[in-house]
Amino acid sequence: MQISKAEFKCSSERISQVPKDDLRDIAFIGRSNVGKSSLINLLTGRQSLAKVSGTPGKTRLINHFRINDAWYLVDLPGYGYARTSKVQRGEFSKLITDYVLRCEKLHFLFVLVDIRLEPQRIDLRFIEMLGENGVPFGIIFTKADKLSKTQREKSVERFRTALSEQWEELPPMLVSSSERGLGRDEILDFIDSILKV
Ligand SMILES: Nc1nc2c(ncn2[C@@H]2O[C@H](COP(=O)(O)OP(=O)(O)OP(=O)(O)O)[C@@H](O)[C@H]2O)c(=O)[nH]1
Ligand SMILES: [Mg+2]
Repeated sequence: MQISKAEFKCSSERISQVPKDDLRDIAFIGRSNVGKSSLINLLTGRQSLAKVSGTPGKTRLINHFRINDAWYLVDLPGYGYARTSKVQRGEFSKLITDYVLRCEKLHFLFVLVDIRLEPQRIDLRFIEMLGENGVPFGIIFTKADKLSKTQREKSVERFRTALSEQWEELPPMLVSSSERGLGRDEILDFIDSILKV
């Protein structure tokens, strides 16, 4: 798939504010600082469409970017960063759980995972929640530029092993680097295929 048009549509602090049209959402979630906003910029080919920062907790709202006037790429706030909200009770904010579990626009969710890290409990718990609620999702490993090819393969395998303790059927997994432009075509082709479903 080619992205010929990408425009910021809106930021929402509640799911009642997300666009009311019937275009479907392809959303990105993961721990704060994992590289969600950077990946959105890579996919759209627009350097600063989504705000990127070395300080975790940069994205605090649900951001909709309208793609080719046909669907939305959605940048979500990260989880696992204690200072995101003072009133936040559970492990995942209400904004995140409301969107992921209740928003009918959501067509597919990519959970982003830093390829350098051992499987993190918070990611495994988030994935468990998706599985229990039947949310369609895949995994994208980020920051692949930080590892060699062999180390990347090991890391993906380690994650597969961790998931196979919970799941019989494993989700699709892709590898990316926003720094090097790696994985862009594979991810866009994958999105193309799920939008046809
Ligand atoms: N080396 C490398 N750094 C990356 C990559 N992707 C993102 N980063 C860096 O990681 C930091 C966080 O990137 P963001 O895209 O803002 O991460 P985020 O997941 O949107 O973060 P929050 O909005 O705070 O949850 C920035 O300093 C990016 O430059 C990558 O593929 N490789
Ligand atoms: Mg962000």
